[in-house]
Amino acid sequence: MNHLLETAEKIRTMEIRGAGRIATSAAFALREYAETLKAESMEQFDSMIADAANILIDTRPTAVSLPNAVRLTTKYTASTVEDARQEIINNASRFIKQADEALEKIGTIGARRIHEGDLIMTHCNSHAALSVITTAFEQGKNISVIATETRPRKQGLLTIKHLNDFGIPTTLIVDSAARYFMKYVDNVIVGADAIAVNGALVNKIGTSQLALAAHEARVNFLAAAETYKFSPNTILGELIKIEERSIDEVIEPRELENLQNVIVKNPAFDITPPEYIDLIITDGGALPPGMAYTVIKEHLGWELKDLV
Ligand code: RUB
Repeated sequence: MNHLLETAEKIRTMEIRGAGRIATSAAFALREYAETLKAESMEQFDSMIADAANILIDTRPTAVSLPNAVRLTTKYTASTVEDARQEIINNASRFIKQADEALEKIGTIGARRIHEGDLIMTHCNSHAALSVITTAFEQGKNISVIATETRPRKQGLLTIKHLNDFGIPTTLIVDSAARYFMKYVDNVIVGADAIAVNGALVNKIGTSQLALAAHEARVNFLAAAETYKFSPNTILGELIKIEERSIDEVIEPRELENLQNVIVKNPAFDITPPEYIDLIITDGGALPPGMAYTVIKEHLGWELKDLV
């Protein structure tokens, strides 16, 4: 349980972050937990796995990759502890392998949308979006990138480091400069924490402003999202919960002293409507947002009857 609790804490504090990493680290933690847990009966095993699953799911509310990974990993049909344990181990290994392959497929598919000389704008730090950018660059396309700083946690600094290591010419800008530079941009590419059944994209706060500016400037707006980031529960009409993080990420508490009329808000994600999204690059293909239901049904294998 120790490793699982440690993973949960790292996800909560964002030492492990980004929807993809969150999902695979949860699968790793569940695999290790299943390998070592001691249960006297199937009932005890069921309840220990359910508790572990809830501990992980409760860490961050927005990235749908997390409950999807946990659900895919902890789905077992076996009726003995040993068989169920093995099923979980196999599920987790399969999920981790497929998540890795998905990133590669997204890179290959997405790179076809990137052309020689393109200037790409990205936001936050998305491994899926970076996979598209670095794959295009490694194919010999002469591209450059504008990366937003991404306040308040400055994940843009992780992005510029990653791009720099690949040798990709990169410009760092503050978030509020996005529209100023948009007229020079050929493609905006961002990642996803979740995709709803209507094709709406949930991603790092500020994404929807980029989408709006791209729409106004007639710039392509692409989201890169593994199929396990699509949200089955939105079929039931559930809304994706937007995480509100501590205001300490935005301002030092002492700077607020004596400002009795001021409150601070820190939503971590926002929602980009499907009308502003040209394509979602998934491991199942480059799809228009309107195909979200098909992805949930065919790639995740979940239909209404499994959910209600
Ligand atoms: C990260 C974020 C990323 C998506 C996709 O938010 O919004 O764009 O999670 O990332 P946070 P990836 O830093 O708050 O976790 O493509 O790596 O899964």
